[in-house]
Amino acid sequence: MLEKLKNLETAAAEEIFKITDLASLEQMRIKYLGRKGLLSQILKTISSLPKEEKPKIGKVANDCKVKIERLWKERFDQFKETLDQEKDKTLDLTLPGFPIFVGHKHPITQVLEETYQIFAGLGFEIADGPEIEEDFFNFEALNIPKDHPARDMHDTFYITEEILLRTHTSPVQIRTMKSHPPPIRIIAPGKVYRRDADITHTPMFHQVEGLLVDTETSFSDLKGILTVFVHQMFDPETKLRFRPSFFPFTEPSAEVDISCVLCHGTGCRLCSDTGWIEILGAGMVHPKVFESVEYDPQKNIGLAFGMGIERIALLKYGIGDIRLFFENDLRFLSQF
Ligand code: FA5
Repeated sequence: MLEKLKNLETAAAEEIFKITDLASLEQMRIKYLGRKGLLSQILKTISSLPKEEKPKIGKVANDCKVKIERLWKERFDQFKETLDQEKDKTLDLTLPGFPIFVGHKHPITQVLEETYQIFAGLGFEIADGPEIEEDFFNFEALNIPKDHPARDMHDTFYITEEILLRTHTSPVQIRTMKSHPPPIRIIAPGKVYRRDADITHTPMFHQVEGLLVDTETSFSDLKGILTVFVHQMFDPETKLRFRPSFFPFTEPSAEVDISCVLCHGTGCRLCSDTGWIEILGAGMVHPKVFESVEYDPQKNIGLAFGMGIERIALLKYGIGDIRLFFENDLRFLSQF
């Protein structure tokens, strides 16, 4: 038995140094040290030895096992070290890393956020309303009854006869007044939808609505508020022009032009040689609108305005085609 153990140890030691790869090293471990390996087979026969020989043989067998395990571990460590060195050779720490692309806010979001900041400075809070809207809020309550010709200007996407995609943010005026008593000072930003598409119009675009209701306010407040907005959004030298216009929900109504951002009023292709560019609609809240939200038109005065954010962004950044904002081309978007 002792001889068998000695031979096993020698054979294992010789074999182990001939091994050149990890897979063979593992095979060798199973062959000598595995549950059904050579050493286990010898150990199984210890039980049949005479009682007085058992402790001595047992100790030798255990020493043999420890030695083979140690040899195996040393060889394994040698392999591991070589592998680590190989790995280090293929890792070139001087190579530049992969660049991480950091995104940024969409230009429309940037202009929207700048708009919020300007109006926050004037004491306006942000109000919200649904994009899928009822005919009542989008038209009826804004003094646009079913047969009113102003409905034609809106090119509405109808879902049912009474439900539609809102065509402007003005319904938020109605929702806010219906749920809050005066005074009110809000802006309502959001997406709106119209059946409209060319280089200055898209079927979905963003508007920001403004509404101020109090016992005392006037058209000059409207002019003052919009002048502050235009001077902060564009340039303090920008001129404003209030042109009489018509909206069923305001009286009087105006369209507001600014001096051309490109030629500063001398005339160019952008402003069709007029020197002016229209940027928004505005006016004093019509008494019929107050009636529809149960505000007393004798006690309340309101001013309102509504602007297209894409249009503001086109002018601010000198972009020729509104559709670029929605194509998600990074070559365009990364310029902002
Ligand atoms: C309105 O929508 C009124 N609700 C604005 C208003 C509010 C007036 C409160 C008075 C009081 P208008 O249809 O003109 O008005 O649209 C306002 C702005 O939205 C336009 O000046 C334009 O900049 C923008 N706009 C209109 N249609 C489109 C479109 N299809 N694509 C992109 N922008 C558009």
